[in-house]
Amino acid sequence: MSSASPSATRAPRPLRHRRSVRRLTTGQVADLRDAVAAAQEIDDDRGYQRWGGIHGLPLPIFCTHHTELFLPWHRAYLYLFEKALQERVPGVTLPWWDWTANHAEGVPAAYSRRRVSGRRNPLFDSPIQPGGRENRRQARTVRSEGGPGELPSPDRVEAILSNRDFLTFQTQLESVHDGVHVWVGGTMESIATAAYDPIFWAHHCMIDRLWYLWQLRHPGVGIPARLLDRALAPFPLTVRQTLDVSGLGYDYAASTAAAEGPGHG
Ligand SMILES: [Cu+2]
Repeated sequence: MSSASPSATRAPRPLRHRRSVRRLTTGQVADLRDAVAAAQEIDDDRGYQRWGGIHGLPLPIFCTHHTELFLPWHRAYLYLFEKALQERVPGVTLPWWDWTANHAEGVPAAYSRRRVSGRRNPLFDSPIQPGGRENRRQARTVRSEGGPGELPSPDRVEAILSNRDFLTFQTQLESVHDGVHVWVGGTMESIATAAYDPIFWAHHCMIDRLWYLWQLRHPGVGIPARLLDRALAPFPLTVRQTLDVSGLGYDYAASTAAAEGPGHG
């Protein structure tokens, strides 16, 4: 034993939990802010501008919306962005925004305060690189939130989760997802620019979590076999490689895996 190298005896890497943004500790929010701020400060391929740009502008636009690869493509996208954040702050994970709960709050407080502790809040907005703008004046992300009654209800999400057919589930979930993009408004309303807004990642983390919950609820069914070996460009992953989140090293916090009711955030 004593001669074994530490790596040879180390237990398998524990799963990193993604959590509800409303349940993050002060320290976890600070870590997330540090990681996003650090990514926003890097200009090269590891930086926030590159990740925001993969989804939309600058061209080519890679994201897959209203196709059969919507959920797998965005799972790969979040996974690799989260890894990039972890290079800045080890152990940090993407939180999800449960937009079925706390409707009166709107965009969660962690993302909606312009400044925190006397500094710019990197979760409130982000610069948009010149090539990522739809018009010249769009130097930073903006929002234009809808009314609290217009966010999806828990009943609507529950009905979607009860679908046994993957493609039907995916189509209905994407429709709710579209509605939240429009609800946030501003930069989030356009596929070309949406991923520059820091709330994009928390919104898509919720979508990814709902797919995970659907997978748990319908263990015998899955994605059509003809899609399993499709590549998810520009990421080095196939559809098959996105199916098991624990294989990707993350999980959704068990205590909050069930849909949160109002007042539990
Ligand atoms: Cu989206």
